[in-house]
Amino acid sequence: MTIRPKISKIEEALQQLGVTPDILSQEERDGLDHDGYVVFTDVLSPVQLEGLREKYEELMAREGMNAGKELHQEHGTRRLSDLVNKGEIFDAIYTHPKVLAAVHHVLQRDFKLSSLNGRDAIPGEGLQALHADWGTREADEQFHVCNSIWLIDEFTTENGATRVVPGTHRLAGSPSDYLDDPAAPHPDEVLIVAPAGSVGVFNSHLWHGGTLNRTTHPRRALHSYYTAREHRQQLEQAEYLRKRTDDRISPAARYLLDV
Ligand SMILES: O=C(O)CCC(=O)C(=O)O
Repeated sequence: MTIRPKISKIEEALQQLGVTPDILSQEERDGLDHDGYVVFTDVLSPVQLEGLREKYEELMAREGMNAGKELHQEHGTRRLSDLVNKGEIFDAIYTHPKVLAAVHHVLQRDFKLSSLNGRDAIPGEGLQALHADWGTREADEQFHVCNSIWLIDEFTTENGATRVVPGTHRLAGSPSDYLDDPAAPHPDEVLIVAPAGSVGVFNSHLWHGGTLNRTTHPRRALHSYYTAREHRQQLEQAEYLRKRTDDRISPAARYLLDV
C-alpha cells in the first residue's frame, strides 16, 4: 500500500502549488477589495487553449443531452460539470497559483474547490439576471464564496461576456432587494472584455451574470468555483472522484478537492 503524504491546512497546499507572498500585486489586491474582481491576462498558453477547446467540444459531443447534468443545465447554454474528473488538462485550472492566491485573499481563511464547470452562451442566448452565488449576507459578514472565469474564447462586447457591478460584493442582501428587474442593464455594470486565455477572479457576492451572445459563435468559459471550507461543495468531490484522478493528482490538489 502506498502511503501518501497528507496536507492539513490551506497555507501548506498553497505553498506547494507555488503561491508566494508577492504573487498578487497591490493593484490586484485593491481591485478585489474595492471592485470585487480582477482580470489576469495571458494565463493560458496557446497550446493550453487549443487543448481546452478540443476537450470542451469532445466532452460536449460525448455527453450530448446529459452535458452539465451532474450539477446544472441552463436554457440557452451548453454546460459541462465535474471537469476535475474529465481530463488531466483541467488539473492546471483549479490549482493555478495566482487564482488561488486571489481566492485566498477574498475568503481570508481555509477553502476548497466547490465545482469545476464549463458554460457557453449559444448564439442569441445567454442573458442572466444579475445575481450573487450566495443567499443573503449581512454587510459586515465575511465572504463565503469566490469564482474564477476562464476565457476559452475571447470575451467581447457582443458575444455574451460576463457583466459585473463593481463594489456590490459589499452590499447586504441580494440584487432583488435593490433592483426592480435584475435582468435589465445596470447603469454601473462593467463587461469583462478580455482576450482568450485570460481569467477573471470575482468575489461571488459581487452581482454578476452572463449577457446575451449577439454573435454567431459560442462563447466558451470554465468556472472554477471555491467555497470557504466549512461549507458544502456544489459537487461533492469525494463522491465523484475517479480512481485515475486520485492516482494522478498531488496531495495539494487532493486537499483543494477535500478528498
Ligand atoms: O458564464 C458567465 O458569464 C457567468 C455565469 C454565471 O454567473 C452563472 O452561471 O451563475
